Amino acid sequence: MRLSLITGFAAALAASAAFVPAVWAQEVTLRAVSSFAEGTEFSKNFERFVEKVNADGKGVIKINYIGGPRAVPPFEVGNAVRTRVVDIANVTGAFYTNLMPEADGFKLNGKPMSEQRKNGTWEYINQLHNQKLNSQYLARQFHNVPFHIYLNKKIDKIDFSGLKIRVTPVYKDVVEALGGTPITTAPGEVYTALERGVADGYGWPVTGIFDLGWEKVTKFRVEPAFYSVEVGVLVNLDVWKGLNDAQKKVLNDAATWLEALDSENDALIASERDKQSKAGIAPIEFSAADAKAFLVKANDVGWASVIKRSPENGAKLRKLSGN
Ligand code: 173
Repeated sequence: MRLSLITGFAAALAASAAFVPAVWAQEVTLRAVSSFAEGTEFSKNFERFVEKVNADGKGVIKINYIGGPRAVPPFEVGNAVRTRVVDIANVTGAFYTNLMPEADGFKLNGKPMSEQRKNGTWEYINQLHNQKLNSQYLARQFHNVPFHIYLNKKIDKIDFSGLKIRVTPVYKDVVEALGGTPITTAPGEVYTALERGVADGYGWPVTGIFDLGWEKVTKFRVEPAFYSVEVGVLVNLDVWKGLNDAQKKVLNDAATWLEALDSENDALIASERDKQSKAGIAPIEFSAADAKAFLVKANDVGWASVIKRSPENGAKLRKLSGN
């Protein structure tokens, strides 16, 4: 079913010229997808980026936004960019760790992108994308948005023993380290897993749980927040190399603009936390010492897992992160 969907999608793309080299046409059109549902928290800034490119790039470059996971399943989006099934995508590294284990380490660097671009981090991550994902790492969003574990059962110490928790690679190691049973699912399956009691909780950023109605099936939010969201904009590398300077400039300028939208996140986080408490989602809080120990453990198990899978690159990413 999944496979036939992707195959059908690829065939549809091939049938209509997906990419016209710049030498043949004034305006190039890129086909875009998002690994998150259309209009939801982690797609919406990318959708603003698409609008900006289409406004600023008139006659030069255009993005045709196909949409979210109905077009390409979330865990397939990285590979779809690599193989040029799509030209450009909004996707978190957590969804393509099968192709790039180092991508699991992006969550461990919460420095502003202005700094990551200055100190060589972006360049290094871009090299990894060039090599392993045949793509250009155009932008990184949400560096200042952390994650939480949400639960439907109350705990009185930071211990997930006996709990089944929905994860992606972002949370898997920390959930295991604290005794929980991780269950990996795409975001689209979270609601049903909670409703049916297949999962007792889930990992997700502090923002966005209202988008898919999860407040109806969520009782608690474990404090403290940890890690940093990473959602990248990837452009297929052959497509990128085929663009002329004017076309690249429109994309790069829009990428800088997109990264700067992170300045909106602090206010957004405050209002989401407020909205969660009004919806009856109660924080579970621990002592300052326990909270600190949890953060140290989360950081340690996160890096250990990346470095185990990719010793050299993982160590380099850790050094660049300062964590
Ligand atoms: O929980 C997830 O699906 C996940 O890994 C993620 C990553 C970035 C933003 C939102 C969710």
